[in-house]
Amino acid sequence: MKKTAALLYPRSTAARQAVSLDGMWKFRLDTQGSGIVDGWKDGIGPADTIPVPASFQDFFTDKNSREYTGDFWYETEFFVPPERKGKSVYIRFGSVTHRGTVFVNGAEIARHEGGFLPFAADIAKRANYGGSNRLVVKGNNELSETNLPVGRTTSLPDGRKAAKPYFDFFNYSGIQRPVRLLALPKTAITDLSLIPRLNGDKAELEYAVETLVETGEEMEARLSVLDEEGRIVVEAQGAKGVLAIPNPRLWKVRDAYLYRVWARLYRNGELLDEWYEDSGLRTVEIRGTELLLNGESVYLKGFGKHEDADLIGRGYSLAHIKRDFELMKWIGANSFRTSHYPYAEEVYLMADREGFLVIDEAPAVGLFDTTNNALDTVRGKKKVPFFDKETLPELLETHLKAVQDMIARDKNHPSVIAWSLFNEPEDTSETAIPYFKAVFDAALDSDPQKRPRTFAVIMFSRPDTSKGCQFSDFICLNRYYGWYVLGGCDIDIAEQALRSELDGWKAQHLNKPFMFTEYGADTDSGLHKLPSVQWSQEYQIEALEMNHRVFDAYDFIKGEQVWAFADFQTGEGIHRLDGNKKGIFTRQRQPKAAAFYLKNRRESLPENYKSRSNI
Ligand code: CKX
Repeated sequence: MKKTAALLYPRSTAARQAVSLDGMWKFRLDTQGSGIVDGWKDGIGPADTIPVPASFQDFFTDKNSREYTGDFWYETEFFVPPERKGKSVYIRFGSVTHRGTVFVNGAEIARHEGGFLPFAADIAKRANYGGSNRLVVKGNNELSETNLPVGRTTSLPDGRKAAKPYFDFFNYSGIQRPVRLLALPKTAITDLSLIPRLNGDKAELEYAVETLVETGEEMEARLSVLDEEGRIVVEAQGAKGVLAIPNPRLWKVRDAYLYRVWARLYRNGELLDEWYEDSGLRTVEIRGTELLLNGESVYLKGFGKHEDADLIGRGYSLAHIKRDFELMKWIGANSFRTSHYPYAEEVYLMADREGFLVIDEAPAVGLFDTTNNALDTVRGKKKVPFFDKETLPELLETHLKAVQDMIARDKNHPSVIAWSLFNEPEDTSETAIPYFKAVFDAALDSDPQKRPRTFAVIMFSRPDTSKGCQFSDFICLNRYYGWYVLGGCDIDIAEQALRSELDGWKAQHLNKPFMFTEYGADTDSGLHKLPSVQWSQEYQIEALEMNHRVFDAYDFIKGEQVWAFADFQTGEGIHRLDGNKKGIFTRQRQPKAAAFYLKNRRESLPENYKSRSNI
């Protein structure tokens, strides 16, 4: 996406104002698909009201609203103060899922594809200064094989559309993240890139400030780095440079230290723009089978998560963000993966503050033709390997953009230690290779810090069949031995099968760290059984114990992230009891019995578990 000052995280400073537009908005499902023809851009007519931000699905009491697929419309009014005239004025959306078109006072001013990243609409030419303005947003939640996440949209006999996700989470949608009105200077900072470097006990911060400057303007960029007490530790002039940080305090796992980095833009001594990032001094590197943070080996203990909660669906909720971090601290976790899409920006800010390690995942889930759409194969429809599809070039374009935009948004967070570029793709055909290469190259090119890249490998991709693993800097395995494979009373055989698969990976001599980014068992928080059966609380503990016994026996396994942090909503079906129940916590964020077992294990494993002394 083109860089604009409005895409930077919205912060009010001496030069910028960010005002929340969140609240109760008007809302209308476009069940007849007539919104455009009927001129809803000028006002959506008789409508419901609904909270923004939130997913719309779980407020209503009828199934048609919950399952609705197609266009949906939001409307609100906002005031633009007269003194904003002559400035850049934008409306910034944290996300509109999966796509949105924005109208201000009847004029279309922006379109955006992709439901998990921010975008901004320039309203300067359309705004009514000193008066009220009408903001209308047309959202759409249809799925396709050329958009992310992947799925398809079918037509029901009565003409309604139905979303068919190729992924295992509910197709929540709407204006799910905060909306803000921004007033920005015309001559503005459009980007700041930070690269920390360590050398012995010395630390450097390389920086680059990008600006939007009107032709012929003489500008000066300055940078100030402040410690947590607000004292200036170093200052610099110029748009680029490398700064030595005196007496550096490093950003460490669960022991974060954040420096505030102010970028400022001046003309003849007059301040035109200022903006800051809270940044940490840390390095991330893969060496052999080690993941090194600041040169020290680290073992990932954590979860795959979802943004998912009662009533608000995938809607932004600071309360849930706070509770989730408290639970992760309580249980002794140090990391999580943003399965299966980039999360709200505030999640990363909290991870930066709390010293959590984040594997940041692109919304590239569902690139598989036999799991969630398996019935088509059974019904005899022709099965084409996913990466042989004719639609691939278009999907690749969407995918590259999603990766580039995710990295542009998240590149300065010290908490982000790696990019996950796919979840569980069907990577066993030769045709996957050029696609993977393009996506992995794009991630490397986009990231000033050159973080490690990976993807989560589905259980059908094996040591001798995965074509994607050659591109990963470290290997992430999603494995369900003891659940989908050899579950219940076959768990002893499952253990042997898991060991034998790991022996297979060992024999490949990849010399890379491996992590388990998914393992676990669905568990009903009300079910106890002796001896255990699948779905019981006792069985969840047994399945975890079995996996851990195996992980402990292989020194190249350098991390374990249970699936999942909390129970979450999925579509209905015979495999799901009102959602996926593999949570260690319930959807209401209370512990299942396994949480106490896991806390014990996690607290007993040092952060550098399995570190090799020869590093
Ligand atoms: N992995 C067969 C992706 C997650 C799902 C998880 C599950 C799968 C398993 C792959 O999004 O929720 O079925 O629990």
